[in-house]
Amino acid sequence: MLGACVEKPSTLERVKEDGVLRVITRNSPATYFQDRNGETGFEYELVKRFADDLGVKLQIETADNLDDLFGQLGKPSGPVLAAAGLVSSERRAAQVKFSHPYLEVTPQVIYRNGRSRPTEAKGLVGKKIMVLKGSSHADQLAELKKKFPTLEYEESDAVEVVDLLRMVDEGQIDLTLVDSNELAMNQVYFPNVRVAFDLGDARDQRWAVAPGEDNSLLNEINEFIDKSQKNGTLQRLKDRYYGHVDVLGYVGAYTFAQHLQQRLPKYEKHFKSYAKVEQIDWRLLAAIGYQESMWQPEVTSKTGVRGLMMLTQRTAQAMGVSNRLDPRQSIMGGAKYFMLVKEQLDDSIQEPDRTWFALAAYNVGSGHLEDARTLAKREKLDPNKWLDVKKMLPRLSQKQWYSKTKYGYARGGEPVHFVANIRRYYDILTWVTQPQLEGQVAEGNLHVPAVNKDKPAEQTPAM
Ligand code: BLG
Repeated sequence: MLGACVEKPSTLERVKEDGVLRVITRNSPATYFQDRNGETGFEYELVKRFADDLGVKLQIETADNLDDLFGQLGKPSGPVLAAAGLVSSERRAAQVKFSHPYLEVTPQVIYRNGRSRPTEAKGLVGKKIMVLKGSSHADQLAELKKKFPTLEYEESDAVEVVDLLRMVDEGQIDLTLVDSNELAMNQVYFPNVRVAFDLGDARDQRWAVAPGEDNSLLNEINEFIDKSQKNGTLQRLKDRYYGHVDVLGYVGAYTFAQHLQQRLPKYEKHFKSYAKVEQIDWRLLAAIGYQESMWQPEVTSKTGVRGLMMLTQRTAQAMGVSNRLDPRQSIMGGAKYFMLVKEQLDDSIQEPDRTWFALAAYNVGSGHLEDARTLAKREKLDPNKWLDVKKMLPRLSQKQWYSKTKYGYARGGEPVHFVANIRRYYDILTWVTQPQLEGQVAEGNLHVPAVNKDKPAEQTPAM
């Protein structure tokens, strides 16, 4: 009996033998979705790094709702890991094993601006409330109902967090509960959504494995999470996905949401058509337009630069723009000028840095950008890396430095903010226009994101 002496492989060994890490998650902007570069999302990026560390391929599966997710994880032939923004709770601890934490979030009660704002748990009574079925927020409400028996709420398995936020935004429900990271990420889509109050303390998000897992995989996961904490990977992902509100502030975030609905649709067709002519991603062009004028065609800066894309008189002339205040012409000129400065860049500058350099040149001029690259070389920094050159740009406004450059004084701090803001807007616009939402993003009419239950995102079986 040969088989009897062969020990059953551990979960980790099995994953390595198969060469595939099967992960279950949810299809939502905070976890996993498709963007301009393909698959993305906070959970996706973290779990992809883990699969790379193990030297195996990543196979993502998505669950329709949380009950489904836990059900799939428990199946012997199912995925081995759930990475879906889960917080541990007693109820769940009986169903799965949780990893070390990777993100701290606070549950928040969300209401619509202009409606009455509850400030404590008692204030939830008598309101129309909806939360995700099987969520930790549903557990919280069940707990509260013991104290306030007249509290009513609906649990739905037909919606995602973005749907709940939209329902509050549009006034279909009074309140919902979401985690702070979800709001931070989605505030830019929902102009009317506000935090009423934090419901309880901060909690940790963790990955989960099946309860019968022999700890081989769980130990490996924990080591990976600890390492990602120490080497800054987690912080970088948090900044990228949940940092919009930190950068824009809450007011900036919902103002952007307002402008996305009210202003962008008027100019979207121009962004798209001139982006096509110049072969730029239209969302990058729209992001430049937002940074320049907040999509207002008639603005004039203190320095006399004008219009939606803020062209100087010289640039406008060179690009064949006769009226800078005409939004179509301004966008045409801006797109043309962006490509011109991009093509003038040194061939040794590679993407994605090449795009960030081109943006900086758009704002401060190619000559001054070249000066900053020269300063970088002198400091033994890499003149082809945006991270290095952006450190030099502010020096162009200090005499001790600009006096030794070819083009002299420039307001070098401005392009640094300019590029950072545009990258932020570009990311946000990318989320709003993900391919998976294409059917819902009607031409000339941008919608806030929703997860289409009937038509799930196409999955790549194994990468
Ligand atoms: C840019 C020009 C560049 C020019 C630089 O200024 O304008 N870009 C465009 O017209 C698109 O061509 O480079 S140069 O020709 O090589 O010198 C430098 O002069 C515009 C910038 C200036 C900036 N916005 C586009 O980003 C601006 O308006 N700054 C003032 C802000 S405030 O009023 O002081 O707040």
